This record gives sequence, structure tokens and C-alpha cells, in this order.
Amino acid sequence: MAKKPAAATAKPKRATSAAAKTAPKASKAAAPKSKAMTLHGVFLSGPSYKVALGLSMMGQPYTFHHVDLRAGKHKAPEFMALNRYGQVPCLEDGKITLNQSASILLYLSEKTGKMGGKSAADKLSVREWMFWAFDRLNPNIFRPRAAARGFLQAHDEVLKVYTALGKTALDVLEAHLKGRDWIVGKSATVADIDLYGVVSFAGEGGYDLKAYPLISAWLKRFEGLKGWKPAIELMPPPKA
Ligand SMILES: N[C@@H](CCC(=O)N[C@@H](CS)C(=O)NCC(=O)O)C(=O)O
Repeated sequence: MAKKPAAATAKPKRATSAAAKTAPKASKAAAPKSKAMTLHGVFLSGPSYKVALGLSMMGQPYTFHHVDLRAGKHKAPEFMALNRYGQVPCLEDGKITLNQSASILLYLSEKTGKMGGKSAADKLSVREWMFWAFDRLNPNIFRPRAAARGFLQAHDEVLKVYTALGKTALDVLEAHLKGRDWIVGKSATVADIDLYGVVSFAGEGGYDLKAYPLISAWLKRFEGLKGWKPAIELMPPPKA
């Protein structure tokens, strides 16, 4: 197995307040029967949030390791040994190391038998929506958001292209949610986690979600689910 990254060695000593009740677990407190996984990520990262939500909503204990992107820890050799792309999130489950948030969510649903879709047809639809989101939704929401937060330099004309494509993607989602509570089937699946983990950042990317009432209602519905928590609670940064 690859060595643990240096970035991951500075573990937060203890999750505070409400976050301490469920996730992330301090490594010593992890239940011996269900071994805690290790999530490497950062609370500002949408893809990391997707994985943290998946772990929390599927009741999977985990230890969280904050990766300091500003300090370039994601490009350090120790971390690159875990994630060839030099990106967060990364999930370690025993000897298995997993990257790419959507792929990790599918792994978790297969491993736990939860949130993967009830029928074979539903399972296929879950994958279809997640693949669509990676094509149409993620880049067009995350990149304008990254530019707004100063993480990405892009010309206005480029951002306009992202925003136009993002609006089209949100239109597709809004139309799909007509008459349904969840992306696939009658209960929330990893497709909801995957899409929530990007659409919930749309406001920061300059999108006005008031124009999308069904999406807004779905986001609220999702936030009422067991295991939902804000990113900062699921991935607490180390105390200064
Ligand atoms: N497709 C990847 C995207 C991961 C990603 O873009 N992570 C960002 C943080 S939100 C990152 O690590 N950026 C640093 C870099 O790409 O160098 C996933 O879903 O896991």
C-alpha cells in the first residue's frame, strides 16, 4: 500500500459540536467491527463534499485528513502516490485507494448496499445521471465558482461559455425534477448526492437558483435527509 501523505498526518484532534456526534470519527473512536475509511479532502472542495456526504448518509465511519491545497500538499509525492491526478478527494478503504468522487460514490453504494437504486433499471439511470453531471454540470458550475473564489484565472469570455452551458444543464435538471422528488426512483440515491454536491455550489458560481424552483425545492429536500451536514462539519479543518 502507498505511504500515507504528509498532508494527511496532521489530523484534526477532535471534531467539534454537532459534527462530533456522527462524523468524522477520530481514529481511536472508530468502531472495531466496521473499520473506518480515510477521506483525504478539504471542506471547500465540492468533489470532497460529495464523498463526505456519501460516507455520512450511508453511515460509514471515516477518519478525515485535511489536505492543504494552498500549501500544495496535493502535489507532494506522498499524496501523488495515492492520487495520480494530484487532486482531492481520495478515499482509502484498507488496501484499496479510490479517486474520482463519482466513482467513489458508486463504490460506497455497492459496498454498503445503500443508495444505489432499487431496480436494475434504476441503477443504470443513477449512472447515466452521474455521467451526464460530469460532462455538463460539474465543469460549468465548479469553474465559474473557482474563478469567483480566486482559485482559477479565466477571461470573461471563457466564463460566459461555462455559464451558458451551466444554465442549459440546470434547465435539463429543472425539467427532469417536474413531478419527482429525487433524481432516480422514489428515494435518494448516489445520483442525488453527486448532483447535490455540485448544484449546492451554483450560487457561488454566479447562478441564481431562484430561477429554478424545482431544483431549489430538491436541494432543500436533500438537506432534510439523515446524515446530511454542511461540508465544514463533515470535513473540519485543523484548528489554527
Ligand atoms: N473529477 C474530480 C475532480 C477533483 C477536483 O477537481 N479536485 C480539486 C479540488 S475541488 C483539486 O484537487 N484541485 C487541485 C488540482 O486539480 O490541482 C473528482 O470528482 O474527484
